[in-house]
Amino acid sequence: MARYELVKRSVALITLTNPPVNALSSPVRHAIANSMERALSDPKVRAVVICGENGRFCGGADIREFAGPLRGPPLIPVLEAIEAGDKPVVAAIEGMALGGGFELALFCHYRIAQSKARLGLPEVTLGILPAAGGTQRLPRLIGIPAALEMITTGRHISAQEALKLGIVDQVTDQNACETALEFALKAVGKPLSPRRVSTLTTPCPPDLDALLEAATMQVKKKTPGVMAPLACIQAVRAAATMPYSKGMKRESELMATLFNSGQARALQYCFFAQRTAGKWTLPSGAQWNNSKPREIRSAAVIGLGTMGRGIVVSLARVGISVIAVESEKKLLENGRQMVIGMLERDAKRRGVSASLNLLKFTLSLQDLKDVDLVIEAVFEDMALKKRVFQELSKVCRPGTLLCTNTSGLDVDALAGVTDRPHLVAGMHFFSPAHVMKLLEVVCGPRSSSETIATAMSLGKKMGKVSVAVGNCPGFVGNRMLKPYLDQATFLLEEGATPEQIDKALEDFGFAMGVFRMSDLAGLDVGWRVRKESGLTGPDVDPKNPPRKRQGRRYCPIPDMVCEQGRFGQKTGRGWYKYDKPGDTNAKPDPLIQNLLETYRSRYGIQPRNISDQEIIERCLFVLANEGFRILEDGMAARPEDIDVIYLFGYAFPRHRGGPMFYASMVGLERVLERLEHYHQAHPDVPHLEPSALLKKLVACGSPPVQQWREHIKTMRSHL
Ligand code: 3H9
Repeated sequence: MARYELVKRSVALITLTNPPVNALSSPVRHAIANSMERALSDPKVRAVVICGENGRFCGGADIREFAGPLRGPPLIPVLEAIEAGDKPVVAAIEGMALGGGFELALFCHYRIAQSKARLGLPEVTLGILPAAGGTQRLPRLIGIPAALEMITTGRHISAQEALKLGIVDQVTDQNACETALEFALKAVGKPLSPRRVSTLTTPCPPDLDALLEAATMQVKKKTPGVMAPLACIQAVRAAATMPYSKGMKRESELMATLFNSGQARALQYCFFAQRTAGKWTLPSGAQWNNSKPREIRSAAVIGLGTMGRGIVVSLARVGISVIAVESEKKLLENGRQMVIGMLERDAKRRGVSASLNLLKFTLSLQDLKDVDLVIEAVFEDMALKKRVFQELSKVCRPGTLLCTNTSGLDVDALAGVTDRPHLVAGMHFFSPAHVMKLLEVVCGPRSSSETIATAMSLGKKMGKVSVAVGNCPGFVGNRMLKPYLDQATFLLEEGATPEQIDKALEDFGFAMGVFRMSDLAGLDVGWRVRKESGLTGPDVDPKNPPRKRQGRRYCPIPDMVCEQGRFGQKTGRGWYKYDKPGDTNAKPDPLIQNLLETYRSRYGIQPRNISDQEIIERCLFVLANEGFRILEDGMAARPEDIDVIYLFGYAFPRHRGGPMFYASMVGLERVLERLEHYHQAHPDVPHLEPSALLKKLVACGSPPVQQWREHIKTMRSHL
């Protein structure tokens, strides 16, 4: 777990050897303690260098150990022995020094960083704080404002920034370990006291209170209800106002309040869920680690609407040449200008030059004959998409992969009109596609493992969090969204207001409630889909009861809102009113109040007081219930995949872990009981009927979310 060598006859080189990120697991802490003891007691050793194997210094504490009781030596005494020693210790930072890894470096007397290394204290993103002295040592080294920013955001910084801030002593383009060995020899004999960060006085700004207050306001605004950033601020205050030893005590007290919190569990679950989600499997046995993706050098995007433009930008900025296709000259020209503008702004922000030379714009599908992959992003209309796929099948060379950016149509039906169904898959981007991190890769029953491997790997290359899902209406994300939106409108019928529902969801942690979000997205899209599927509009049988469709409860209020030309922010009116079209400041609208009151009295609905708890339960338990059905149907491989989809595609609050994790935290038994209760009250809402999988899990004693997969195994898989 750590290799000990004597090099240059007088330097002890301690190499952490715990792949893949040299996390500070119990055996590693043990090995560091033993190695330091050996180095300090060996008279031949005059200096020590600590580095990590495989070009990675250290990724911090072993997060997997957080779930169990502490085993092995605690980290802080191990690190204190490094600082207290009478021989200079140099950290040779290659790759990354994060969390406890960064703290380890802060206990060393000197730090040398390779120029590509990244450093940071990301603990806050895991719901905890840097509790191996990070909150007390970093402010002493670089001052309160810079330390506060790094600790409360968890931002990783470059080696160059670390040098500028005074965190590292030298940055090298060479091997950091070699440089550190030379450096260590030169440090021998120099006084160590000024190099011990614990002895430094924190430079305290005169406006400390105002600074901390401003930071508090900022984190409350950015991450309302999240505990860890606030605890970080309190710990940094201790660094400014208390002696080191007392500050360390305060840090440890604050850590104790966070460590076992539900938020920390949720955020750590998210960390692993995000990494698990990339590990896809198909029923054939093909999976992420036995299927080879194709290399994609050239791609085409068909349709330059909002989605198509974002997809072109996502491809071009990772160096893939793109042919963008539109059906009319005017649309093509408009799309070209938008894409170029987006790429130029994006490049400016990232400080690189825009890759405009990779782009080609055309009106002709014939130009696509040699591309490696096509992503169709035309209007959401099956007949149109089928025509495009038939055409592509004729035009593209036989090996070209054909993908569709549909948000819910049948991918296999599209595959069926081509000459290569095995090379067809869905790539469902989220709007705006160059910003949103989620990509649902839709595996049709005929999609080959190579096709899925390629779509997943292309997603990763574009910086997306890619999740493989099965081919069912709405796939995973949008399939779950429908019952959630339905509950919100049913609650309106029963007496709630859009403001009340939004506030309950925002207090829960969503950045925007469902109605504010719908206003932002545009209400006309859903209205068109409902009209096309015969739920509203002239196709509805006049004998049909207005609040029922196919025997199920239906709420026509969203249709009524659209009939008034209220399409959301873009028209300046939606569920809320805005000062002008395009404005974002949502204000309650008395006209909507009126509409709701008239509606209720027309249908004889007596409005009742609805509690926030009912809003949360009905909206979120129904969301999870559909998630259970998706798992039952084999359309998602695991609950983690569903949670990742909701975290990255629908802004589910990360400190709640995602809908499935949230359900497990509430307790499956309680979720089942509440769903049964609400279903009894609303028997015409089938989505409220508890799913078979939920019942099965409760019958098995409500195992933790990580074990659900074993219970799902016996069910049918489309993945
Ligand atoms: C801490 O340090 C607390 C202390 O302040 C105080 C203690 C008293 N532990 O991300 P990747 C796994 S809290 C365990 O795909 P990359 C990861 O799950 C910690 N496992 O690679 C994955 O496993 P698998 C503060 C870890 O190259 C594999 O390594 N540190 C840890 O894209 C590869 O990971 C952090 O928050 C860990 N610490 O990115 C840093 N880190 O192959 C967390 C990774 O089975 N880590 N794994 O799926 C990261 O941000 C990224 O992993 C890193 C590498 C940037 C290091």
